[in-house]
Amino acid sequence: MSTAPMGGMAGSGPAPRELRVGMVGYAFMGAAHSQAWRTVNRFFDLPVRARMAAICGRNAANVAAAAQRLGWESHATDWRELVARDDIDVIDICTPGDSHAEIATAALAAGKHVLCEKPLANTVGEARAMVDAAATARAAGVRSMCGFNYRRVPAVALMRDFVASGRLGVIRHVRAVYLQDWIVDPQFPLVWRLQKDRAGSGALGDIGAHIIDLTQYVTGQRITGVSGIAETFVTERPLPVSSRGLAATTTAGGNGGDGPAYGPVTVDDAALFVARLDGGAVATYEATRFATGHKNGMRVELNGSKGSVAFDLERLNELEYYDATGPGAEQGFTRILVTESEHPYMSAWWPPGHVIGYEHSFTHEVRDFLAAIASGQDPEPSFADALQVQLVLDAVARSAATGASWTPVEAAPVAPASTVG
Ligand code: SOE
Repeated sequence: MSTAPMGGMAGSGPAPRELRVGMVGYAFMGAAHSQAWRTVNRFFDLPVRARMAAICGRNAANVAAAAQRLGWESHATDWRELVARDDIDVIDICTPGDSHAEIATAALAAGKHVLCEKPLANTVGEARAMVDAAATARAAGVRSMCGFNYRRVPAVALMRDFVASGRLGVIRHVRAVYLQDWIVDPQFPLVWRLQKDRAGSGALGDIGAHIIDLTQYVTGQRITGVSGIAETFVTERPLPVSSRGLAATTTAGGNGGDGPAYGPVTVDDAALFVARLDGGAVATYEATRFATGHKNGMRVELNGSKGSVAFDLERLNELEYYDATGPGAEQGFTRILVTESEHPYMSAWWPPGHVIGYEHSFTHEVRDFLAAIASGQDPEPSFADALQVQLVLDAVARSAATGASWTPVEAAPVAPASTVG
């Protein structure tokens, strides 16, 4: 049923060769990737074995603690040290977007395979430079991949199979939202994700990138044009305690009091856009961090001429399927529990019904990355695939900034208030 790789308990066959990994970054993504490196060879039978050789972070005490906690053999405070080491084969980039291009191009030039978190970069220019570096390195057998991990959720891989097999017919609608609410509180501090120079954009690039990549992946179609709007609801926030030289704009109360200093939010809190895809589908996208009540609510629905599928990340073991070709009296959305051994990746884990989680998508991601390196293939999504996402992000940002297609609605005259008491 699926083209995605299957599992198989580790331990069979000849001893695998070793790939020594150096990871840069140890926060949320560093922890998620560490979980993946720790588990991949214990659950997937691969001809290569990942060795967690080194982790890198700017703060010496924190990265030493992270190495201990996350299971890395050594630690460093300068990523250049990892890139220079002859006993490192892979560089895994889990840092904010402002360092992706510099680290990835240096690592590729040094002959290291590179896995880089999404979005690929903070600008199209940086992304193009990374694609060029990846192409040069590829000629020497050096592989690179961008970490759009949700492609590796089994239900998403099944969604792609449904489309590729023709089960849905002609895809007419793509409907994608990614809803979070972690910064609804205006007192949430000005973390790096809220600073353009660090993150490149806000909800658009952070979570909008996921639904752009995922919808292109499952439909096999590419976005050819967009029209969007963006909004920043809270324009100033308290500087984080660890703020490094962030320019404070005001202090609490704005009267020079001794409250916390505030700084400007320089990214979008929400971005919404419509799009056309090159296979004829029309699409709507919404990425926001102000959807009060939604924690990690990514939902993608495809409507085709023969049926529909819908995926909800907060119910990631399930796929909703509507078969429009069945007898009319029996038609309805069914819930497929995507935990059978024939479902993508699931044979490596538990018996049917024993569900998996968010972190498994990262194990599947590094599994596919290692398998591609071992077989001399180019892993997907490539840096070129990720550049396509970056180009869409840039187009949405430009559309939102210019309001090019924005058409004001004339205000209808307000009826006089009724005099009836
Ligand atoms: C944002 O909160 C975030 O951590 C993204 O950066 C991740 O890519 C996403 O998987 C979860 O949400």
